[in-house]
Amino acid sequence: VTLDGIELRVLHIPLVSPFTTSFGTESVREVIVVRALTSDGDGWGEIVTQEAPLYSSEYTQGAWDVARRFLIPALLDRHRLAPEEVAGTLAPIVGHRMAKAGLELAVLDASLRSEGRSLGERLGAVVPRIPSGVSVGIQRDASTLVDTVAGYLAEGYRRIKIKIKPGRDVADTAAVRDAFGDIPLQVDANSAYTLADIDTLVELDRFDLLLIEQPLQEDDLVDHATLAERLSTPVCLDESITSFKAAGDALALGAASVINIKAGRVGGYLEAVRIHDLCRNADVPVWCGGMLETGIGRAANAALAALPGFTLPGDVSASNRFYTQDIVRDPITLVDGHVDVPTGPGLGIDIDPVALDEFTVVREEVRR
Ligand code: OSB
Ligand code: MG
Repeated sequence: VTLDGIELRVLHIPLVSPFTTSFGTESVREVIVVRALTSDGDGWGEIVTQEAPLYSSEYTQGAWDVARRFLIPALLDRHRLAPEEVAGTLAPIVGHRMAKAGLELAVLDASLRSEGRSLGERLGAVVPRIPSGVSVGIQRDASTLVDTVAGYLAEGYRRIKIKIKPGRDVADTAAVRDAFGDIPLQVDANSAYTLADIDTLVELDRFDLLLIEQPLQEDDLVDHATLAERLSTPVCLDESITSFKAAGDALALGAASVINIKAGRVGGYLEAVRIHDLCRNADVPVWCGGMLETGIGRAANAALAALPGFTLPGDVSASNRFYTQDIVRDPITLVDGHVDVPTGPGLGIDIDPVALDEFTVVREEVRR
């Protein structure tokens, strides 16, 4: 595409209910929406950073600054640019993968729209719809958790993931297992433990979980390998998998037997596909993680999760899991526990300009 400019917006979108993890509670989703302005039309992307650097080192104001001062100027310098050239163009700038991913997605959307091709087709989707899992935050107590999970099961979600942290792990997991029996269930610690907690983590083995997600810190690959030796529950990495290289290293070390793929965390949907291919060749199951995406990123995640190596249900839930009002015209819904892979050109979404403006708190346009 011929890139004439990029518009960035910070949005504040209220959540239907507060979302609590081991690292904090959010009641408003702060997110950056990217619009690529090209001679062939607009393309949309989303930078999935959160307000504070608690999940990863990236955060909204940091992403905004690096995008505005370094990433966007580098892209605009190229002027004519294919989506496949975005990552290489931005490679000299270290890190900031979520910011890079959001920009790449906007260019990819513009380019695919101009070709009349869908993102699913471009990435290699093989199914028209995908089973939907839901990520359930830490609740006030175990009985509230059971009620919350009951609601999601009644809606049809095919897999439950509960957030855990020290002091809210074994009893919460036991409560959900006892209440619902043999449902597909997994837990996510968001790095809240160390190897000193190994006895608690071993206790989780009795619940026959699909996996335990990111028990230890981001750079604890060797400790994760040590832990994996001691657990019968498969260890899945999220935070640690920051790139194709990190994924290969984690597998080589035995630090993970399952990988959560999030395009933002690894620098883009194209890098995400490379990790998928690596894992598929190694017979390692992957699933699509989420970052409370708006309709933009949610559509892209549905396309990614339709690749053949995504053999576990992902955190690709319906828009109404998090939002009463999305910024796209027909947000993703749950039908029979599945979500449809969009088929329209690009992301296959139609931005709702009124909702977009309603949630926008800052807007800036950078032109060449
Ligand atoms: O660890 O998977 C995570 C949300 C924000 C940051 C990290 C995580 C999450 C989730 C929610 O679990 C996933 C979703 O978007 O549904
Ligand atoms: Mg996670």
